[in-house]
Amino acid sequence: QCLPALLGDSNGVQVSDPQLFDGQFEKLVCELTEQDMTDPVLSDALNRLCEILRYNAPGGKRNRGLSVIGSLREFVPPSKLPPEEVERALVIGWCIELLQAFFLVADDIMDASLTRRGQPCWYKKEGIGLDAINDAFLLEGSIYRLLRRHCRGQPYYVHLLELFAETSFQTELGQALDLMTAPPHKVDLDRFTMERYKAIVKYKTAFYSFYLPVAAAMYMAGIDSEVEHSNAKHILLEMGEFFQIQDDYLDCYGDPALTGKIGTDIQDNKCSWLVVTALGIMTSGQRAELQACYGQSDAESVERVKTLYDTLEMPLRYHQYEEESYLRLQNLIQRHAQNLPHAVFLNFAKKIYKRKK
Ligand code: GPP
Ligand code: MG
Ligand code: MG
Ligand code: MG
Repeated sequence: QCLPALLGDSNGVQVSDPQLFDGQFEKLVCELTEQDMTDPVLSDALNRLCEILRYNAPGGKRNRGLSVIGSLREFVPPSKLPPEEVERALVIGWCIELLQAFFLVADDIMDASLTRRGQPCWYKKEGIGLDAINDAFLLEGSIYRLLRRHCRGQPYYVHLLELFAETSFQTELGQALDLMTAPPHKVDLDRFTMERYKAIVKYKTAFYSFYLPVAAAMYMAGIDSEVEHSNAKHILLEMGEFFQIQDDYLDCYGDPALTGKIGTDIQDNKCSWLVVTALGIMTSGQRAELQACYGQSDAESVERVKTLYDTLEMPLRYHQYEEESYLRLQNLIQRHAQNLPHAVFLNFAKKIYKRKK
């Protein structure tokens, strides 16, 4: 059954947004690899694109992708939301998941990670290796082909293009800061300040994970005023900062069976929330110990860092921080959401607080 028929709900069966979203994926793969490009000399490359898309785009929590339609439903009443517009919101959601897939394929190479979403990182697969760099570019290029095909005629098309381009650039700047603050084998604990940390996570995570999906829905709903975007951004960047702090906590304390990934932050000399926070409370003896074992790839050094974190009660401190952050966010929503529906932010918050994956 095609999507418009499902959306039309002709036989009274309620189809949820996540079901519609998942159901749309294969159709988009098909558009990208068969319908758009028909030159027979490209068939090998297009088969590879198909494989790249299927391995790297699904399988996540899809919080980002689903929050486009989720937010749009808060901005626009059902009577003003025709099935075609719902379908476009789902496509834009997939574009965000593709952006994420593009970043993750590249990030896993840069971070020398081993697993992602419970399977080997794409570059770790037999026969892939650094060709994965080009595969990441293909994932990025796919975004703009889908936007063009589905949204070209819409009044918000240019807004979306600028939003995706600007957000990508911000994320790449954030990734640059992340990498520069973590040079391999040059452990300089003075680099790890809270100020630097906040700059890294705002740019590498918060814009694309939180502002992007809500901003896309706002443009679809015709909300394009500077003030309203700035209000939404204020709240969403704060949520994004918290989300990356969780990611850093889970890198060390998460269960790989749930997160689907094995942590590498200690080995990679990363400016993680754990190291920044621990540095603020440790003795000079503990600092010397950290200096000796941070950023080393051997299992014993990693274990010594973890023991130090345990001694400093980092899990307890993290959970205290999580509570505080939740309250601060509720407050921020009351003060900054103004005439934007609070549910847009509350729905997002519900999905991320206390998460284990
Ligand atoms: C998360 O960092 C940030 C990204 C995945 C953005 C990458 C940006 C690029 C331009 C490539 P992380 O390394 O902590 O994520 P994870 O823990 O999932 O590897
Ligand atoms: Mg990284
Ligand atoms: Mg990483
Ligand atoms: Mg991480």
